[in-house]
Amino acid sequence: MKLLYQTHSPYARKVLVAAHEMGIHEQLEVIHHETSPTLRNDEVFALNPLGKVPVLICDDGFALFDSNVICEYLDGLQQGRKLIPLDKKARYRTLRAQALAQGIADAGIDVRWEAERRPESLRWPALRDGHLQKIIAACDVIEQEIDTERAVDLGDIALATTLSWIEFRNVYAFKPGRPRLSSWYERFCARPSMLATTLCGETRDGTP
Ligand SMILES: N[C@@H](CCC(=O)N[C@@H](CS)C(=O)NCC(=O)O)C(=O)O
Repeated sequence: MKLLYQTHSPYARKVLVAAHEMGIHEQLEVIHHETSPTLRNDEVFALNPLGKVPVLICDDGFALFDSNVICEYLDGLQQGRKLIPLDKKARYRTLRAQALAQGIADAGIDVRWEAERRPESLRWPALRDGHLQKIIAACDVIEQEIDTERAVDLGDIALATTLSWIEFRNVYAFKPGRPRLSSWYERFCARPSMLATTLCGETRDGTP
């Protein structure tokens, strides 16, 4: 299988960390791509009409996106303990946690557009702050809810990869005032799956 990847994408990293946690990462050929709504990547568009990574090209040539779908697909392939539990209650807790993490990443990208990616004259501080409020509220809920004893699931992977991106891009300092989340995060970042997939690189947008 081939994974179209970006070294600074929280979503792409989520897939790769999940593959490491499943022990199937060696089945993936990771191919780096840069893509942005303002810098079209035709190879990505040919496989995903949304122009986004990650994309997984399955062994039969079928192209899967987005990261949630790819993770579910890989979890279905693997023989070990499932990262998306089969038990209904646990399953929806995991999927909800993943949705919250995805929402933080989405809002973080929106913050970056308003804070640095958009030409300065087109930035709207109130929109940046509105997206930031979502990140703050989500982190507050996670501080209350996080279960530090449970076995690792896809919700944890989504959260850790999102927060490490939030930290990497200096979007928001989520640690102050959130001791439970901070210590969980530090422990998760020491996992081999995280150490093998560190974020790097700059976003490339076209020139206005
Ligand atoms: N919901 C998608 C989001 C993917 C996404 O936004 N990827 C970014 C990289 S971080 C991208 O490819 N952006 C290019 C674009 O928006 O055109 C997923 O979970 O895979």
